[in-house]
Amino acid sequence: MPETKFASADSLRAAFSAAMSDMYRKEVPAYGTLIRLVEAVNAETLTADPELARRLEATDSLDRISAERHGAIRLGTADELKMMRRVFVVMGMYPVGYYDLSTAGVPVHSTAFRPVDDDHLKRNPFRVFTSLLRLELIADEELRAEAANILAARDIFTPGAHALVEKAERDGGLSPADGERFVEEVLETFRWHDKAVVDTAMYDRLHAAHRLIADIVSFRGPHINHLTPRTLDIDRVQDRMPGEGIAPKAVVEGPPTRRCPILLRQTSFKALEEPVAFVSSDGNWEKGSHTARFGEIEQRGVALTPKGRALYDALLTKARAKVRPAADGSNAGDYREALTEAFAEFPDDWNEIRRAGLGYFAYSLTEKGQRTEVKNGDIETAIEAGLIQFDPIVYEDFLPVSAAGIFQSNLGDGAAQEFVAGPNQRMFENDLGAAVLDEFAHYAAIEAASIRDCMRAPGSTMA
Ligand code: OOG
Ligand code: NI
Repeated sequence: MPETKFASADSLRAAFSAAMSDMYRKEVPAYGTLIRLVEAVNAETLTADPELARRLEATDSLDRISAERHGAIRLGTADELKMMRRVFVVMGMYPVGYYDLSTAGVPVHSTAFRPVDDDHLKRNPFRVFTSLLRLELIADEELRAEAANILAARDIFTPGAHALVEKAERDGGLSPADGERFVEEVLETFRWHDKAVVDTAMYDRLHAAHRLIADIVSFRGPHINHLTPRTLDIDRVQDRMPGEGIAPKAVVEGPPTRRCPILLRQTSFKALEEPVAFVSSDGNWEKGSHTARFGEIEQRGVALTPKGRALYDALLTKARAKVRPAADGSNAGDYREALTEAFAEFPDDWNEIRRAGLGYFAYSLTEKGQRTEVKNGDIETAIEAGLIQFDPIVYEDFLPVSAAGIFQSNLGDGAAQEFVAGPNQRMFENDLGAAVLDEFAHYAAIEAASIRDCMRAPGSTMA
């Protein structure tokens, strides 16, 4: 079959993310409220800042500005993770980055499946933060074995999803009709199940080991636990959530509000307690509840170099040593202040950030640069002469401390625990069946390619 007959991976990803959004809005009405708030704030921000509107029009599609940027799931076994990777590949999503959450008291490690290249991100940016349970971190050996047995008994993918992934791999793609079926079948894996596969006693034991373990092991599949649209003003959405009847988490994760945004800022409304039914020996279902699902928002800034990231990490640590944000929000103002104070050390000017080697930038010839024959200059001279311009490269990945904050505030207060295990990327990649892409190397390559393009431009003799 000629390749043109296949649905593109980008179109499958776009259809998948739209289907997920629909499903989640129906399943979690509060999420629909959040989306409407985000749309309103984005519209207000654009009206108030026509320059921003113009810039976004040039680089993004304004009509999709509030569309989901990411979602998250938590998997139970290596086999699930391996199969999930194959599913995502069909939609042009590849594992980028390794995040160890165990040091932050969450017994998982994670990657993000995402489109890698800029043009694919532009066509549809949807990514899925995907965590794998680290059963070896359950101290109780008996419980660990029981949990492993429960997980071994389930297949989180439909037979149709298996068949279509195999077909896509065999043929090198899916026809548009198969693509449609593929999205429908795969959606099933992300659906909420209000009937658990365990009884109350088992749920309680899993829950006592860690709430997250109960969430992962007790159900038929890894329900999508949140979706995350992009906001143009995260502080304003955070402030306005209570007025819409949704309870925000205590603080916005990540860097403070700045003129030059760096990395990623995120916040969410707190996970909802939802009715579920547990298996019961008399054949009836036993009523109970489970808390897992929430809605999140994100605002992204420039990708930082290892040097910039080290500075970010140090300043964040400094702020958090001073004020540790309490889950009930009682010291949220103090935390914001400590954060702002600590980050005064991080330059807040694009050129300073660039010259200090803290962030990644894409270089291009200005109009003048395209007209002028650039001779004997270096990049800095050409920038000063107005021949070359630079734009921040947007950070498309995640932050472990922020992710831990998102996990924690949605696991209920006081759920923090210590685990004596460090990162184990080797084991994760083994379970995944592939290596994850190194995010720093990726951003560095984008920057280097942009510099090469400038130097190769006609008339340029820059070095
Ligand atoms: C994932 C939490 C991490 C983010 O945006 O950092 C995350 C989860 O709760 O499963 O989604
Ligand atoms: Ni998230």
